[in-house]
Amino acid sequence: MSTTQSRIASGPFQKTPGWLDWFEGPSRPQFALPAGAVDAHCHVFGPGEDFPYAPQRKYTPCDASKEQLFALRDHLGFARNVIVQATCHGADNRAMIDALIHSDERARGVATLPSDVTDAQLQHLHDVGVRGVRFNYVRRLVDFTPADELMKMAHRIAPLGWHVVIYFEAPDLPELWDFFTSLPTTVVVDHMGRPDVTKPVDGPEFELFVRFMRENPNVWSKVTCPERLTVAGPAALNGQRAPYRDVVPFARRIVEAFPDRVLWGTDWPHPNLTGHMPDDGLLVDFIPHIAPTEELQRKLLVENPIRLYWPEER
Ligand code: 0GY
Repeated sequence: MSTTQSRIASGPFQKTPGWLDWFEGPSRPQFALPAGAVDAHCHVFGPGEDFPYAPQRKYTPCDASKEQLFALRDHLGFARNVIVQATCHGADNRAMIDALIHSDERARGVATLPSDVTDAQLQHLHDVGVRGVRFNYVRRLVDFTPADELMKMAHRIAPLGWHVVIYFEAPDLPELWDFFTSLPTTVVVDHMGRPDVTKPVDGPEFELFVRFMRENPNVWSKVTCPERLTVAGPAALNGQRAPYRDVVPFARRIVEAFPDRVLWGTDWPHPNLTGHMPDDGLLVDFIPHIAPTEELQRKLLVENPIRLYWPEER
């Protein structure tokens, strides 16, 4: 993939100390993605010179441009991207919008919105390809927005056919349950609600997440981010490319129980990782372990994301 641009934060920005750069020169996956596969969770960062990072951000990333994202897409064998607004850009969606506009219609977006967004701005976001709004409940990433403001926002985006993406950590689900279950749209959970994978897959914590999906047919999950959830790490098993094996039972359970409501994405360029930075080729090789049949793979990687982000093609 192209590495012609710097990975260092540009403009007046200094990368947060300890923050790892994204992996240059990822391997080619052994798993061949089905035609039309969508990387349904990835980000662009800056470049800071052109799209300054938000003053209220909790971290400063290294730059990760749209050109670098599209080069990774082609290298791994994806056809399209869903670009999710990252917290380091706050509610300034310009870098994400710029990527959508230059994607040749091969990317759709999820925005973060200020409460005073106008109807005309919402329509503009829709016209450039935004199809969702992200509500973030991860304390280390954002200061919380009051629930009534978010609920108002959800009701404003519903008529556009958008969905709400929610990001939270497993211990917070009981407290957030009532709010989440009263949202009027499709609701997409980032990274399976971040389970603690050292706990049993059929233990009370993950059972609650499964129940959340079972009882609420409008709830979808991204079975993403094994590199964030793992304790075992990316190590191979018996010499095979079988990465992040401690996360496999959790993701596979969700894929098999809710095959029509799951999405997968790389999470490139992997914000806030300090332990290890994944090889994106190896991440793709995680997929057949959580979606073992061709039918599950096609739903996860093609049919479901098309239904949510390019519904006009169905
Ligand atoms: C992710 C995860 C993280 C960060 C963000 O918007 C963000 O800053 O999403 C994280 O630090 O867990 O989905 O990329």
